[in-house]
Amino acid sequence: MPPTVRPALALATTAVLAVSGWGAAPAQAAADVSITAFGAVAGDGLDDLPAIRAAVAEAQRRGSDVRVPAGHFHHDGLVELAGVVLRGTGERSELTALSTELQAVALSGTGTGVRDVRLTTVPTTQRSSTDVSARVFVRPGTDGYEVRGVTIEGATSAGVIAFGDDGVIEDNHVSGTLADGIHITEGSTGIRIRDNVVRDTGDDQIAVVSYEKFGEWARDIEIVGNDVSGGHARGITVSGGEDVLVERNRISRTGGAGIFVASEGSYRTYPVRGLRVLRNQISHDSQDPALPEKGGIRLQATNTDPSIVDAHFERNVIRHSGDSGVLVVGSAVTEATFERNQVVRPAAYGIRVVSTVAGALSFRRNSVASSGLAPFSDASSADVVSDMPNDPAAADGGPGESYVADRFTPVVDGVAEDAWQASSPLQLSVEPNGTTGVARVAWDEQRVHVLVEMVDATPSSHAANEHSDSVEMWLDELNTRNGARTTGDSQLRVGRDGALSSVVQGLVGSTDVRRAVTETPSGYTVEVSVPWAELEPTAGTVVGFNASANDDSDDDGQRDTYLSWVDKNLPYWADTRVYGQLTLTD
Ligand SMILES: [Ca+2]
Ligand SMILES: [Ca+2]
Ligand SMILES: [Ca+2]
Ligand SMILES: [Ca+2]
Repeated sequence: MPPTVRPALALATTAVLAVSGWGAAPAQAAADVSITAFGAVAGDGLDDLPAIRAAVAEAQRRGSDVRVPAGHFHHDGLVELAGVVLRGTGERSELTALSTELQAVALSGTGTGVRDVRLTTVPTTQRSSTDVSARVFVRPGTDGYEVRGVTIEGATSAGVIAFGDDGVIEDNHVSGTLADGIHITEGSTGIRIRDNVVRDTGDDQIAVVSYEKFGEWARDIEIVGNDVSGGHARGITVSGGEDVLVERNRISRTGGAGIFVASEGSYRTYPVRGLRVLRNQISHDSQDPALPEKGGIRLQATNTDPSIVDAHFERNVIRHSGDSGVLVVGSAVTEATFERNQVVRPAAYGIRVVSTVAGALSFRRNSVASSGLAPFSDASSADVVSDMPNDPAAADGGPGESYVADRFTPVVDGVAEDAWQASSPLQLSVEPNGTTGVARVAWDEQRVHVLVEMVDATPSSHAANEHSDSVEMWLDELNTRNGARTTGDSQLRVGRDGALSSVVQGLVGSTDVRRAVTETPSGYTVEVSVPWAELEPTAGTVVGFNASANDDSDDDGQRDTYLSWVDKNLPYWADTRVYGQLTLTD
């Protein structure tokens, strides 16, 4: 097929070179190499990967682009692009991945790109977490890349997962992925994510995540002018990163937070430093009652200390949040300013700072209209400056009450003997569907015992982990309040069917767990006992603890709500500092 539109494409390429920092381009590019010249056949449903690979090799030799003409092609395995641009004619140039595991168009090297193609996949519902099962995978070390004008429909993991530097991800349409829409990670530097449309993703819609395990932060990231809607989790996430701009994005109908800013204890991500969040439009965030990480704009300081510094939020508009418009949680230092933001009709607070928050926060000239609870609530002892009246009525647990775990050794039979009454009742939250529960803790020299009496009228036990009816115990034996879990910290989940699971790898298999579950007229009762791992307990010892529970109320194998003793907004799953305190008594 002749390269009839060469001049326009050459112009566009020049623009890309200017922003992505590529080196000198040839004044006149060699003619594109079409995949059909190497044997790719459109519309026959058969694998074209050998032809694509041959065309890529030829384009690499010539220094030209690879062309995908209009037509429906297939690839059974990874399409590896190193130093070449794969270019189609738009949505009519379709590439379908036949493998759900080796699904990616993978970019590496320098000056690599994928443009103006439609990437589809065979149907899959089983999410994978591998990079090669993303639909576009920018490999570590890639330098100067573009993903532009690409339509991505479905992916086993993310739509785009990108390592590497100096990238442009622009004008793409990403939908129906099982993991994030667009995910930037490792020490990615100089990435422009602009004017993308993201719909109905299985996880976050656009995320920048800097894991400590990679040893470096994402830096110099722009997320501007994107339109994201229908994400299962958060709209836009910045979990560890430096010099990040989030501006003029439209975010709507998210299961969790609209914009989520964190150093996450559960995933061990770096701090956020140098963040500007400006003029974004957020509506109908926090729609999924089963998801804990909510809020129109949520700040969650739960790993490094400080977690969030030099963060500025200005002129954002947050409408119809399913939770609070601005929600600040966690217990590591947060330093942030909020100016001229508008919150309209949040279900809970306009702006809420929970009791455990530390650091310095400034709120000026923000407005809140028609909040379900108070316009402004600060229950913390952080250095908070605000020009709105404070209504700290929110009961976050917090100091003031004392709770005891009494000494006795129960029979682990799922029946609450009278001796349990000497331990404080720890009231779990009461959910709108009526599900609730009460936990109690007891101890002896060898073991810690937990009783949870659940009110849950909808038995469901056929899914894994938190998606079945289940109770959870979170324990900080040494009460080190480290934030991220460390020595002496554990978590254990007991299903209504007695199944054991844990977010801490190895705990279930390596620990002598005794448990019994009985059905009751209104729900079920769990009695569980585990050996102390670190503590040599005596009367008067204080331990950190939380009890939580999960409810699948329509028996579809997906959690519908969750309950907790400490306030549900406190990120107990990521931060041991928000646990309650139990005194062991004799
Ligand atoms: Ca074919
Ligand atoms: Ca018992
Ligand atoms: Ca249930
Ligand atoms: Ca369900």
